This record gives sequence, C-alpha cells and structure tokens, in this order.
Amino acid sequence: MTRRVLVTGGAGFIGSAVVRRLVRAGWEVLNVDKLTYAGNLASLNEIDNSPNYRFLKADIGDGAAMREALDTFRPDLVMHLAAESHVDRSIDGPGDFIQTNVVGTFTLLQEALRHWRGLDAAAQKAFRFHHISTDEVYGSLGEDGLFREDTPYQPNSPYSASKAASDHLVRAWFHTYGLPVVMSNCSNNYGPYHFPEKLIPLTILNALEGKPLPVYGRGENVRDWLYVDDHAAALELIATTGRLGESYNVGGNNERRNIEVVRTICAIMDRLVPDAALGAREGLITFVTDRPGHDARYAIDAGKLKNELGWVPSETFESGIEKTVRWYLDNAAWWEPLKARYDRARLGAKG
Ligand code: NAD
Ligand code: TDX
Repeated sequence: MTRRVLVTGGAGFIGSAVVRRLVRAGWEVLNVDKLTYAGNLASLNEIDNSPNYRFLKADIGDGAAMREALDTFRPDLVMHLAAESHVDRSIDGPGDFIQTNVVGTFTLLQEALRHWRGLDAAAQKAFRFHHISTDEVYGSLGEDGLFREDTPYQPNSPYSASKAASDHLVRAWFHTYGLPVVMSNCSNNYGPYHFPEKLIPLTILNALEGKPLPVYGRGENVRDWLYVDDHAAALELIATTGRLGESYNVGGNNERRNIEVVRTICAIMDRLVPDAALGAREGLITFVTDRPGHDARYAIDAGKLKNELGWVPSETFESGIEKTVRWYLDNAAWWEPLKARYDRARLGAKG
C-alpha cells in the first residue's frame, strides 16, 4: 500500500529534508507551506518533478484550506513542521510566533480531528498526527544533566514558549479527543538548505565573504548539534513506529560551545578555501551583545528513541560540519538569492 503523508513546512530547512527523504522512499507527499521568508521551493529541486510529490501554498491557520487539503489528499500521516523557528526574530516580533505556532497548530489539530472522526475504522486505526518540536521547551541546563522526556517544561523565549504551547495542545487533543498523535523534541539541527539567519550557515557565509563572525556574549553557550538528515530519519521512524501519545527526544550527543563551533568552521574554511589576504578566519570572530534571555546549555538524552525504536545518528559533528561547509561552498546558487530577503544583520539584540 502506498503511504500518504501531508507535511506542513516542507519548504523549510528540516521539512525539506523530510520531504526529499519521503519522496525518494516512495511515499505520496503533499507539502503544505505558506512560503514565508524561511520557505524556499528551491530546496526541493531534487525531487519536485517526482510524480509522488505535490505542493500546496497555504497557511496552517487557514482552517478551510487545511480542511480541503485533508479531505482531498486523504493522508495516513500528517507531519507538522510548519512554524516560525528563529529565536532572535521571536524577540523582535513574537506575534507571528503566537499566530503560526499556537493558533496555527490549534487550527490544524481541529481540522485533523474532524478529518479523523470522518474516517472508517480501518483508516482511523492507520492515521497518525506527528508534531515536530524542539528541546528548547525544557528551558536551560546548568553544567550537568540532560533533557529527558519527563523533564518539566520551562520555556524562556517567545519562540520556545510558543512551541511549548503547541506541544501541550497536541497532547491535550490526544488525551481529550483520542486523536492519534506522536511527538518529538529535537536539539539544534544543521546541514544543507539552512537559512542563513542561524549560527552555522551565517558563520559559513560571513567567513566566505570575510565579514565579522558575530558571537553572542562570550560564546560559552552550549548547543547539542544534529545533522539534519539524521533528524529526518528519526522523524520517519517516530512517525511510523512511535507509540501513540508519547514524545521522543532526538539528539546526537554532540555538545559544543558556540565559540568551538565557530572556530571549527573557520579551520575547515581556511583549509578548503584559503584566503591569503584574509589570513586565519578566526580573526573575524567578534563578540557582540548577548541575546536577551540566552539559554546557557541544551543537551539531549535520546535513550528512549534508541532503546524503543532503534535510532542512532550516522554523522558525528566533525563529519557533518565538514559536509555542511562543502555544501555551502558548492551551492551558491541556493543561497545567493536569499541575500535579497535577509542581509545577515543582527536580529533580536534588544529584549
Ligand atoms: P524553518 O524556519 O526553516 O521552516 C519553517 C517552514 O514553515 C517554512 O518553509 C515556512 O514557509 C513554513 N511556515 C511558516 N509559517 C507557516 C504557516 N503559517 N503555514 C504554513 N507554513 C508555514 O524551520 P525549521 O528549522 O525547518 O524547523 C521546522 C520545525 O522543526 C519547526 O517546528 C521547529 O520548531 C522544529 N525544530 C527545529 C530545530 C532546528 O534546529 N532548526 C530543532 C528542533 C525542532
Ligand atoms: O549570530 C549568531 N551568533 C551567536 O552566537 C547567532 C545567529 C546565534 N548565536 C548563538 C545563539 C545560540 O546560543 O548560537 C547559538 C545557536 O543560535 P541559533 O542558530 O539562532 O539557534 P538556537 O537559538 O539555538 O535555536 C535553534 O535550535 C533549536 C533553532 O533556531 C530552533 O528552531 C530550534 O528549535
């Protein structure tokens, strides 16, 4: 039987990795995306001629559009990734985060529930709604410890608060209405097709152009990095085999201080694209005013996912970051046009 999946946010960074993966694996895929500044159909060039792929430009907050998409496409699976995703933008303008991440998720849940209730018993049993979320809902760790699925929620930014709210809505629709849901909370992703407002692509492109590399505070904050295709593999597994009503943490045991990440990128670029006039790119590192409310450390315990579903990541941080830098060097055609949408100026500096 062909499996049918409706992916929201499939023109974004992680969503496009999921769509590329599932189209290649033979799923029938409907990508529903509003195409905000972060949405980019060029991220789907590798698969968008496939007969098992189609695209719908729509807002998840548009109930009528979601209703029609569900009724006509009739998915077995909904993978919900559409969101406003950048913490710094959430500091400057939280309204869009509430609208899409909270109200949009609510609207999608209502339409998914209505759709699910209208299915026959066999189709109801087969249907799943997978909500994709972030480890930032757990707040900030000190020197020790890891986020587990039972870690209390303590979101600190407008972004993470909006994602926490959406997680709670999804869980409530399971407990109250019986909608068959699974959830996952992942650490920081990196890899190809990442919009250059985020630390890693911003650093690569600025380092290439000899521009300052802004590091917030002293660069001591720790993130736990996961290569995006490893996340996409985990998502397929969770969506298809995760236990209903459960959440799974996803992470690759790759904790790094931000300053280490930036230095690693500099070293790789000095090797791959040496620039005698520029000298060592570490010299471009510039410490700037810290992010307001900056979480100190994120780190994931992915033991449940490994033990229950058998997922392990394929990339280490070293292999993944090398691949990522090479991808940006080879794919200027993807990122050059983005300069018109975002000039890589500082966002979210004023709390
Ligand atoms: P992204 O910003 O790259 O992409 C988001 C996509 O959603 C874009 O294509 C955008 O056009 C679309 N979108 C936004 N608002 C929409 C709306 N109202 N209706 C329809 N489409 C809309 O984000 P990403 O980094 O790919 O993140 C995807 C999901 O994964 C998000 O839910 C995010 O919270 C979560 N997540 C991200 C990370 C990370 O490191 N990037 C880590 C863990 C979890
Ligand atoms: O220019 C920068 N300099 C800098 O030091 C930028 C953009 C960021 N930083 C720091 C802030 C963070 O400590 O680097 C770290 C990573 O920052 P981001 O790339 O903005 O990611 P983060 O805030 O950690 O959130 C990301 O991971 C979790 C995604 O954007 C979220 O969508 C995801 O949920």
